[in-house]
Amino acid sequence: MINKNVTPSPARPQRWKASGRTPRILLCGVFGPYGVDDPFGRKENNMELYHNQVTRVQGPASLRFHHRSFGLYFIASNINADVTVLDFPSRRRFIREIQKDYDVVGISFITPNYIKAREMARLVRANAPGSIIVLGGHGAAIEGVEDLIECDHVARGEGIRWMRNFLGQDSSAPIVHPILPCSEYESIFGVPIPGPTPNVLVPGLGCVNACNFCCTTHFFEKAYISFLRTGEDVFRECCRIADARGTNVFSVMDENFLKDCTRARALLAEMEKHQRWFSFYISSSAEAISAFGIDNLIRLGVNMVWIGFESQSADEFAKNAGINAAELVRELRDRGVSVLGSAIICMEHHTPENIGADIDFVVGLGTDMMQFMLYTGMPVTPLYTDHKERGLLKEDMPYEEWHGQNELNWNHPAFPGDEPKRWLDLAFRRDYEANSSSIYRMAETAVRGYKRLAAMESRDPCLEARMQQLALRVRLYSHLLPIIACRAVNEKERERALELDIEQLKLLGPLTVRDRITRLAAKALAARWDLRLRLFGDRIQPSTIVTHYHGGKPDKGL
Ligand code: B12
Ligand code: SF4
Repeated sequence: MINKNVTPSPARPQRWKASGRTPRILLCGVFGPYGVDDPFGRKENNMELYHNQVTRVQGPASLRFHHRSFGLYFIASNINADVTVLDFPSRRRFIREIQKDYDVVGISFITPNYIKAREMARLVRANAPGSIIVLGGHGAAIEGVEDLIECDHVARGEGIRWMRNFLGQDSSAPIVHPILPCSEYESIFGVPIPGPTPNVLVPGLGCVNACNFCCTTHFFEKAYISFLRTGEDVFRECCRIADARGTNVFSVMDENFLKDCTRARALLAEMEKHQRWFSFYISSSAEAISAFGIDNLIRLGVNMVWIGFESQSADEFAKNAGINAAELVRELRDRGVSVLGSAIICMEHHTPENIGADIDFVVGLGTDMMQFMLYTGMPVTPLYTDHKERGLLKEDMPYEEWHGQNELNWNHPAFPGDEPKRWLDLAFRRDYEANSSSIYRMAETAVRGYKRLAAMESRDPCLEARMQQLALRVRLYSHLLPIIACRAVNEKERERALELDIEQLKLLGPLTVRDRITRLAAKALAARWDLRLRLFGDRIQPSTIVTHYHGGKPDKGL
């Protein structure tokens, strides 16, 4: 039984209680550099979503985004304490910070960053022996972590409630949603995406679907922990956050946002009532999308949806049973909704003879993007327990390798040695060569969606607003089409990019002077990016971010 909170004894005293002062707390993500082979990490383990596991073989066309460690900001916003959030520190910066002798140091980590968390805890003991160490995040699910890493407490599952309980504060008080950008840095071909980056929205944690390999469902004990319960709650928070950050676009960190169909419908009703048209990047399972209704996705303003297709044998997972995946993708893209699909490589039933067909199946879905990940049971999942019980788990494989982009963490009889990695690389490459770069596909999806809405004889205010938003996306992406054509993976992509540019000009009219200047600037930036990649490689490290909170309020508006 690993999913319970642990307090190794004896824990350090809560010093602030004796003197009656406000506790001083440091909350940290693990230190960088990230995505390099060094004693603490591996080159495959980038601190990036797309370039890590989605567009990583797409060269200069790869999408480059950095995301903060959101859990830390959620905790800081919801406790009465003086909190410093230290995100993306260097090891040296971390040492400097812990020397301030905080009452509590909270370390957030995931399994592949185990060794960094262990080093950070060692440093705290050496530099601030009075500080209480709390471990949290998905790495806390590692079996026996309290004995492997020097610490006072291990917080498993939802952290706000845990921290409030620990501090003796009201654990049932309402949750305050922090105002945060979803990403710090967004660029494609070295060209930054103009305007503010989307806001992050976390309506809740976990998922009730309980797929055997999925840590998010099992870390939160197969329950959905709702931060924003109703559609009205979501709408109200969207208004507050959008007004503060100046953008109506949200990236939703919720594993299965449409699963709560009632809340999603109520959110749409609120938007229609107030004529305020937010747009969203979401994740949802195929069955939840079907239940919500594909046409409703465009009304809700979904720009992109992440769907776990996992494998050709759709019935392997209940969420995909009876779904025609290819039809679903086509219908979504026809409505201007980009699809990020995910697929699993080296499942139990895979053999070198049948895995190629599974890869061809997902490539054939023609999604805008495809994540391929090795079948990896992380601690807390039934898959992990199953592999362990059957003696298949590679128990001596260092956790730094447990990221699903290089080696399997279990012995698959059909894929010894580096075979899994070879299939993984092949899958990414096949998708790129068959379907072109993801940015090309996103541009195409936007055109398809715009054309469909523009062809309608009449549109209500909601669809009119969505059509205008699609027109902006079409024009924005179109500025990259000449760059895509120049750097195309093959002749097919080059031709497609040029044809799409002509098509969008026909749809939206000629470029303005401002458009022409934007295109020239984008070309110059792309040339600079090519040079940067050639001279310095493709690693980008996120900058350190320090934020202070007093009584749940950040020092400076975020
Ligand atoms: C955003 C994200 C990222 C960002 C990282 C942002 C960052 N700065 O760390 C990016 C895109 C870069 C990323 C990359 C990777 N990620 Co990631 N990522 C996520 C994602 C989608 C959302 C996390 C999030 O912000 N949730 C919202 C916040 C509010 O919830 P939370 O983080 O869970 O925090 C709560 C609790 O966990 C707890 N808590 C968290 N920290 C702490 C600390 C303390 C002290 C306490 C008390 C409590 C506490 O309290 C919080 C509030 O309740 C999750 C999936 C998911 N939906 O959870 C995967 C996930 C965390 N990632 C995962 C993995 C494996 C990776 C990668 C290895 C890529 C990959 N192969 O999948 C890389 C590794 C990058 C690296 N070098 O570290 C796994 C972790 C598995 C595990 N068991 O360890 C997850 C669960 C996805 C999955 N299902 O496999 N990721
Ligand atoms: S539907 Fe997605 S989020 Fe939910 S349990 Fe399955 S894989 Fe995890």
